[in-house]
Amino acid sequence: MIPPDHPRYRSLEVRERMAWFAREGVVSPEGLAAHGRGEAFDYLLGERSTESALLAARTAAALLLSARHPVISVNGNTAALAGREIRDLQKATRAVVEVNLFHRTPERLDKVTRLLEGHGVAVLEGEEERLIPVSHDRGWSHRDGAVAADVILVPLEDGDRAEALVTLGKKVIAIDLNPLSRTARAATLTIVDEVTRAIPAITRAAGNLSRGEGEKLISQLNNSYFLQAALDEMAARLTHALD
Ligand code: PTJ
Repeated sequence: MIPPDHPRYRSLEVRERMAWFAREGVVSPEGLAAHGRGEAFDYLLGERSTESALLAARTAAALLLSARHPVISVNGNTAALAGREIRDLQKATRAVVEVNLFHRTPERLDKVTRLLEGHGVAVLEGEEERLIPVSHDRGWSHRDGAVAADVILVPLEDGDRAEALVTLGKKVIAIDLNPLSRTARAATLTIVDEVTRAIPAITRAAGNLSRGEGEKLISQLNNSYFLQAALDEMAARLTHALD
């Protein structure tokens, strides 16, 4: 039990929740390591959404709203951290939600799906095939899932599938706290922010974006700018950490 007056309460409470979801089999053991890596980068960002991340989230809203077939791809970590947030984003964008796991077992697919449904998310179910050209289990997709998307949101994605999705001609929106990851660099647009802050930021933007502003954001999209801005934020915090 974490005392609420602990200075690191929020971070420790989330960590405890992730450990619980790992024991329940929703989060993979590897997912806990991935979470720790994310925590470290979030520390460097100051555990807040930067201006550039908010602009990236606004651009993500524009891409999702302009899509013919938007898809949100959800893994174990994302479901454990942000089930309700995914429900709200699905409502705001009418996106298809598909569960896609790196450490894929029928049991985990079922657990992650039920968890999301418990939060009110409509999850794509039915037959899947190996439709995405990667050599691991992230290659599975429903015919109406990732393979059919023109715009796809991939929180905490691995680099191989991000690259494959871009090669298939999809606009790939990554949420990744590590601006140096292969995913962050391969994506069409990367939101360098923590997933529980980034998803509500996209939902809020989707609620107040005009068509004109959306078109302008999409035409100006430059992922290198967003990655460099995040690196600059981190570098500045490191430089002045002991001031
Ligand atoms: O549930 P599964 O089986 O699909 O597995 C999910 C994980 C996350 C284990 C799997 O996709 C994986 O191994 O991912 P990677 O390649 O470790 O990439 C995860 C990226 O997400 C890393 O760059 C982390 O820094 C970043 N990350 C971790 N936690 C967060 C995060 N980004 C945003 N918000 C977070 N909370």
